[in-house]
Amino acid sequence: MNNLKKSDRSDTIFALATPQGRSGVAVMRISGPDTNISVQRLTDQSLPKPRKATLRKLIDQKKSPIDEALVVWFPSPHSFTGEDVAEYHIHGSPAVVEALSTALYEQGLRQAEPGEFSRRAFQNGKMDLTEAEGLADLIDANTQGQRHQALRQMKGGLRDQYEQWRSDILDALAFVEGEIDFPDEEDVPDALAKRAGPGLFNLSEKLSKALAESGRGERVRHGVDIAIIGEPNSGKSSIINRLAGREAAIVSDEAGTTRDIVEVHMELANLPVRMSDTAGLRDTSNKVEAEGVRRALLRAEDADLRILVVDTRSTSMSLGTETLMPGDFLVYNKADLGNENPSGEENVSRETFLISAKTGEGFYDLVIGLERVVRERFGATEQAGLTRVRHRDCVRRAMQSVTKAYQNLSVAPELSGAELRVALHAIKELAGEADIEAVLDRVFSSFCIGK
Ligand SMILES: Nc1nc2c(ncn2[C@@H]2O[C@H](COP(=O)(O)OP(=O)(O)OP(=O)(O)O)[C@@H](O)[C@H]2O)c(=O)[nH]1
Ligand SMILES: [Mg+2]
Repeated sequence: MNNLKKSDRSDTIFALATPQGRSGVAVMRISGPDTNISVQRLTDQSLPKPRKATLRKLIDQKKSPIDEALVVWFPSPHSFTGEDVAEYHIHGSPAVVEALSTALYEQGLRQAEPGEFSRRAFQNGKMDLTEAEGLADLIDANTQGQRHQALRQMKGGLRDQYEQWRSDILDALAFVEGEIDFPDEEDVPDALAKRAGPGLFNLSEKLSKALAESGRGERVRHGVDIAIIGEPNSGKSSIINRLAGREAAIVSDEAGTTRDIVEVHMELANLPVRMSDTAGLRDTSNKVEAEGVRRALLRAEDADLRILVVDTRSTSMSLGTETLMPGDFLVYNKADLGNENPSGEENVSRETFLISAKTGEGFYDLVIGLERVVRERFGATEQAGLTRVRHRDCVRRAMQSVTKAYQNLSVAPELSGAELRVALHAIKELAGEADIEAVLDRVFSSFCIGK
């Protein structure tokens, strides 16, 4: 759909930069070589002063008025796309927007594809691919944590990192290729390993650290997945309802009430969280319920954190205990019904809580505990990290090649050199410098129109 060829960049595009619908003000943005003529024709005047908001009447081809608008003219290269750009701040009614769009069509401009403005900015060197992705994430940010992370990436946080990696690779390459071209003596490989080895070793450590922490960045972007599991009637649905502050799931004293997964979206420690209430775990001959149990276990397996709910009065080991991982939560519910000291599963690696979904007892601690875990395990770090599968893929390939280059230093320096070039290419892909039209299409087509 979004197959922009390079030649398409010669035309002039327009799109609404604000959402569709009625609003006080709407902003129409245009970019491209005909922007200049378009502005002069629409305003029937010479161009306003660059970057100064100027009130102008807008008219169509037949000179009938469209609206009064603030016009801002950004001559190339000092604009978002690097091309000539203009913005019309018009009254935000669908009729005004339509009249202006029609006038722009009649001038021979065309509607921008999703992400086309950003793609032009990228192609004109206004930002690298990771900064463009940061911009897209900033527009999509729902929580403050997402905003911080996106802003950091948009400001070049990730670029700073990969520039350092690139310079480390280039340093090593200089050694390796220097030695291959001008072999001194017999002990070339040893000398090489001595000189380039430590740098490459450090670099591979840095890359693997970035990969290890990439989960955080992706969690901030997509949210943290928490699954509530446990036997029927333990109170899972009552708990999710209290956490959500609404009746999201049906509660009843009939065992096996919840069958489908009920998802509640919330925010914990500035991160988006998807909390899932699931079917009670038990052996059952009911086909529908059995399917619910299957889905519950799948969801638990995929989740970042599991909350196992156990009726505080129960004396046997709860089903679902085997799905718990270190650091998961064990929650004894129905504290109001007595048994203040549940015997349960003695396991130090699980956080244990005693609550009552009926009275609300213990919920404060539970929420604080959840927030702490989300922040510590999944929250953003101060460093800009890898936030997408695409980033991780490039860095993983770079790391593999750097590691191979390191291993080959003293055995086969030519191979080291070749591997370092592969690593360099992976970094170029990360930056969006390699010729990767397909990747660009994918990244930019996920932008909204007008960006
Ligand atoms: N006294 C008391 N009753 C509770 C508490 N939490 C839940 N209940 C009751 O226990 C019964 C089951 O609650 P649910 O929230 O539907 O339990 P569930 O784990 O979702 O059950 P399934 O969906 O069948 O797996 C209902 O009658 C609730 O009112 C609690 O803390 N104290
Ligand atoms: Mg339920």
